[in-house]
Amino acid sequence: MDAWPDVAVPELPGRGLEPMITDTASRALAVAAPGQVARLYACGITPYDATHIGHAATFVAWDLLVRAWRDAGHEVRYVQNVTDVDDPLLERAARDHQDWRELADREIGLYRSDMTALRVIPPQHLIGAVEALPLIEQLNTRLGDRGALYDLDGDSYMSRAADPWFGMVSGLDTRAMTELAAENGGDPARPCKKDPLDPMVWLAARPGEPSWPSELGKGRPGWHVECAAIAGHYLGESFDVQAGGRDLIFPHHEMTASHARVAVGDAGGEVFARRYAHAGMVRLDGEKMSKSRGNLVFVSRLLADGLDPMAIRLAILAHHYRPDWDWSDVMVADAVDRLARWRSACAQAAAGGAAAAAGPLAAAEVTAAMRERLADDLDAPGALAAVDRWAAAAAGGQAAGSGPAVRTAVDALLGVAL
Ligand code: 5CA
Ligand code: ZN
Repeated sequence: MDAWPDVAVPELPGRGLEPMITDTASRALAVAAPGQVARLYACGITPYDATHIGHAATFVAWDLLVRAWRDAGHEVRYVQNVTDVDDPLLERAARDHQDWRELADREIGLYRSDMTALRVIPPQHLIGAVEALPLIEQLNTRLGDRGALYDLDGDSYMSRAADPWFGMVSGLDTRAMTELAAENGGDPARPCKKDPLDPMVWLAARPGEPSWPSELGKGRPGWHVECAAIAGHYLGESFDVQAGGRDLIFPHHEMTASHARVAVGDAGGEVFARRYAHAGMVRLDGEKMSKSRGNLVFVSRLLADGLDPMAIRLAILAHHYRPDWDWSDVMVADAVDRLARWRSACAQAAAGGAAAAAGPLAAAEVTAAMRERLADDLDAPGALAAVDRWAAAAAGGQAAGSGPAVRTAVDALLGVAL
């Protein structure tokens, strides 16, 4: 499916540092992409409630990574999926007496316009589960050929015992995995499974639900095979980073990697993502923002209320991507205030003066400080602090001439248009 329009990213003088990110699997800070081509798979939306600020924060985090990679001289290949057929989407469509395709199309449309407003760089491939059905079928065939699938009343499961590396992403024990599976779309309590954690790869057709023919019978895909198939097809057997909110660590990212390994017959745990990046959850009043809780703040609502999209972006960037954080009115007011300060600093430092060329307030120094912070696990708050220091000096008339170059650096590295 179409992504959204590309975002122009200015080239900065010099080169950014090699971005490091915290890898969930090894629990260590690691170079995000060791080769020249940086390959990213970000798990995308399930389109039944338009972009809320939690989604936006997660996709802005990966946007920072894409920008840091480009600035460091990498060519970036970026793929994202859209889970356009799955239980929550079908349940919402049924509840609202709506066609599930119309619901998905409408929400995908909103997502595109929200990402555009927030100046998020689009992936080269935005792939829906429905359009990926042939890829999913191929993956399921490979899993079957490895003897890893079994049937339970028409539904097909992969046996996790087929994967000696199962657990390497989350590092959790069986009990914790079982609890998380029950919370996040799994069915560990279903009787007669060979193992409670076995993931479903194909659901037999249910009355009133969409279904497609396949070697495993008429039905629809499980969730994890969707991402395993799309990532494998567009990025290859192994790639640099799989990214998502931390709610995807288990079961989703554990299972996608496991499917990929079993399909390839990987004996060394080398297949699929080399790194796993996870963003914290955005909360409202201390509770995770989620469709099921209904405590959502929509990007489209904020925009319709007249909030500057760059203030939304700054509100997100004021938080490091990894810990959970709370959306609040005070924080929005702070972001609006910061945006105004930065814009007026740019105007004040528009022309003239020696500070443009040298010294701690020169554009080159501010850019270097931002680069250094962003390369260190996407430390956006640290990058914002560097610009804040410059803006305070510029307001005092001490950074004359540096405005245009700082504006360009903020655009390229933070995606904020001043
Ligand atoms: N379609 C699947 C991934 S394949 C999915 O999780 N869809 S989603 O719409 O529920 O979430 C899209 C992305 O936003 C995922 O990376 C998810 O982890 C992230 N996300 C969801 N809720 C929040 C939240 N409250 N805060 C931060 N990120 C969130
Ligand atoms: Zn996914």
